[in-house]
Amino acid sequence: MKKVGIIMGSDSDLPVVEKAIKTLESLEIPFEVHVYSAHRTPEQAKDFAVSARENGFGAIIAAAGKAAHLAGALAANTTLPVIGIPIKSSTLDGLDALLSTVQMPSGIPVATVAIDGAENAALLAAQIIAVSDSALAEKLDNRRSSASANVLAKNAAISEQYNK
Ligand code: RP5
Repeated sequence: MKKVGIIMGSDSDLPVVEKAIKTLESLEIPFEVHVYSAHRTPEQAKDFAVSARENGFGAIIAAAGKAAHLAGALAANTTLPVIGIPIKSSTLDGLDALLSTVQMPSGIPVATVAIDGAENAALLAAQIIAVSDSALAEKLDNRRSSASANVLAKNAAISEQYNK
């Protein structure tokens, strides 16, 4: 199975990124986690992206806050799909990172999830890998069925309480 690369701009992003790690683990998808910054270690970030395809990756998740150029900088150096997680790590509550990540110029796409949306980033990476992996696609279907069942159980409990 292709690996997912998880790159974060700083280890201070880890509390959010851990949700993506746990989600990939729960789906038994292989991954690597690295701290590479678009600004502080631009060469290492570029090297990772340039060699990611030949190193067995199928998708890259990039988490960064503030002037968050990491996802775009990685996407500039690979045609693998790059998923950006804008991190809420500044006085601007993540809006700065959201706009920096989502507003890519034509030709270099970044699929941007919500501010701190690490679980969805992992699920989107999983769905990308699952395009050519039917066993993983089945796991994703099962996960959705289980989430639906949870909501229906909550509806039943609320209905029991209020809808006499
Ligand atoms: C960004 O700046 C990082 O992704 C992090 O969200 C933010 C703050 O980094 P630290 O100063 O905590 O290392 O590049």
